[in-house]
Amino acid sequence: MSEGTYLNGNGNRQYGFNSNAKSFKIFIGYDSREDVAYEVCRYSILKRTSIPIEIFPIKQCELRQKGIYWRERGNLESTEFSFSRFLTPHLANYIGWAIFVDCDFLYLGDIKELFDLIDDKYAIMCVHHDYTPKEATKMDGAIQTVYPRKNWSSMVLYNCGHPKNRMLTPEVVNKETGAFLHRFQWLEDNEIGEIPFVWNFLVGHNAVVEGDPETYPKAIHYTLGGPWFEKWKDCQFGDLWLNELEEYKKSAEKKVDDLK
Ligand SMILES: [Mn+2]
Repeated sequence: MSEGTYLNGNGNRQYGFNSNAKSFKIFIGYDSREDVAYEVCRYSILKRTSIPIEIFPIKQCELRQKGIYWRERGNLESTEFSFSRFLTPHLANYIGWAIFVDCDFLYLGDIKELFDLIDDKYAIMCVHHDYTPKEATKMDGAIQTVYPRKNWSSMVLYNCGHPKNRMLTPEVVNKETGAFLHRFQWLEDNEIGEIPFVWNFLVGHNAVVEGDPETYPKAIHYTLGGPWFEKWKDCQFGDLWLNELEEYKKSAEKKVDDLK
């Protein structure tokens, strides 16, 4: 993959990067209908990181070309990365820890703090969202499907070297059901570590508690639809995403100017 970006702690590009240095891999689910969401998510991570990281988009068309993704698209798949996300350990060569995250995230915190939560005893770690039973009454009649571990797979730290994750081969990812994959059925419950919810703060589900900084999002997840869709321009925290978009556009323009 060619799109990895190496950064040092000051956010500057690092050339002659020492391949022995520990660099964390972040895979962002890419959907061609939400390209700008991907760009802003990526920008928000790079801008705030204090550790070297590499970011890769998970692009279904590329994976198909490489022959590691071949399953037919089902009509229940809401994004192009519904299933391909589970190739994360394979894409990381089953080595070290890597993060998978949906493209509809905006990071407000330093990703280092997330990596600091890593505990090698787990096969994966993620936010354990609880949708029962309040969600059924919350949405005012709007159709809201509820299923076990809903949204857990949208941001996952994978212990790619964990023996249990060896079983996430392309063959398995291409054939297993959505329930098997999204509910992490290849793992025991005690192999799934927990991350504070602020790292996958679901707009429309999670809430900031006045005066409690522990509840303020470190990563906002616009799971119902983000401000890149006209309909969701005014959603909660939509202004933060729009500000980030402006900054991203300016930095992209600057890069073009620098090349002149
Ligand atoms: Mn999402």
